[in-house]
Amino acid sequence: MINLNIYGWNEMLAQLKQESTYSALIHGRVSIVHRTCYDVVSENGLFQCEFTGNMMYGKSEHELPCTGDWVIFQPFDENKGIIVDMLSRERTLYRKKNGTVADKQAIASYVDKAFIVQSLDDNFNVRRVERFMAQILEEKISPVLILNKADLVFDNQSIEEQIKHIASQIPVFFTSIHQPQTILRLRESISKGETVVFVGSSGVGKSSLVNALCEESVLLTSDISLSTGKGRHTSTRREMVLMGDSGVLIDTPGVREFGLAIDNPDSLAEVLEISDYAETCRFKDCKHINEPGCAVLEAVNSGALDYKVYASYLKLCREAWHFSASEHEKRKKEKSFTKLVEEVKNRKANR
Ligand SMILES: Nc1nc2c(ncn2[C@@H]2O[C@H](COP(=O)(O)OP(=O)(O)O)[C@@H](O)[C@H]2O)c(=O)[nH]1
Ligand SMILES: [Mg+2]
Ligand SMILES: [Zn+2]
Repeated sequence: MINLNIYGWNEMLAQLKQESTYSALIHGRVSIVHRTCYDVVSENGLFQCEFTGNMMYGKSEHELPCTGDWVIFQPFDENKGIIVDMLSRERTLYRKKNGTVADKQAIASYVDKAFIVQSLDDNFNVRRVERFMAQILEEKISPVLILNKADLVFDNQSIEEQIKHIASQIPVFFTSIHQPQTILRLRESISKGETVVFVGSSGVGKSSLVNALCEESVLLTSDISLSTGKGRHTSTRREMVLMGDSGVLIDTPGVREFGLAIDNPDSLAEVLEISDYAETCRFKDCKHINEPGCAVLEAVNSGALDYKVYASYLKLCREAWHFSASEHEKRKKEKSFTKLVEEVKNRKANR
């Protein structure tokens, strides 16, 4: 019998389950999403599940189960199951689906912390950290910055200077898989039943960190091929593993582009301390671009607020606005379609 509490199951989830029509069936947590089926961890072990067409009906792709979701299923055979319901999502990390204007993609749900992993070489990019933070904060997930490969030579002073505004708001860890004490410190920051998702570019060491934290090779990592000098990128899926009996770790494949899927980066404004200044802007709806009496612009001019941080904030705002504007368009279209369907139905009924 597997104790699901170490996977994050709790009273609140148990109550949510009671509200389902299928509360008499067993529940579990999605650990891997395959192309057409799901690995689900339950009290009775690991099940390979598919879901019913009924459950899929009328749903967008991002509403289908993702890694970390809690589902209810009907078991059959030895270790197979049919998912019949899904508990309503909380603290889900999304991103904009590549190549679309306003479609989102669910990365992981029921997440407590998001480890933004960068390596202390060319990969380090503070603007990208802010981008991840904007998305993470939208869902009340706690961001943590992990600067990995600390065994490499890097300019400590320059890094510290660049992350100053972030380090004062969120925890920052310098780690190396070759320095066990840094891994130990990271492990101690994760508590029992807590879910941590790892995000960041490919090759920064996400899978290596998960393995080091679990003290065993639970995941494949890319290693430099001697003949070509290029890394092989092996993690292509989102995978949930247990760190001993404390903490649930979700590894993700690196994405080249992490587009925002949010309406507005208000929480980011708070973390970047833009909102502190915005409070004293002359106009309540000040956009901090060129309005008279804008306290944010004043702070930039006086040097109190770093121009680069301000510019980055504006860029993310614009992107979020673009996403939500098209999201709005989409909803409008959906509404008119629903109306059309109803009209047709009514016409039939009145015949
Ligand atoms: N020097 C150094 N190399 C590391 C460290 N962590 C991971 N690597 C290497 O970086 C490469 C990519 O690691 P991987 O875990 O696959 O990265 P992922 O794509 O983010 O999952 C591999 O060759 C690892 O051995 C570290 O702390 N220091
Ligand atoms: Mg990986
Ligand atoms: Zn302003």
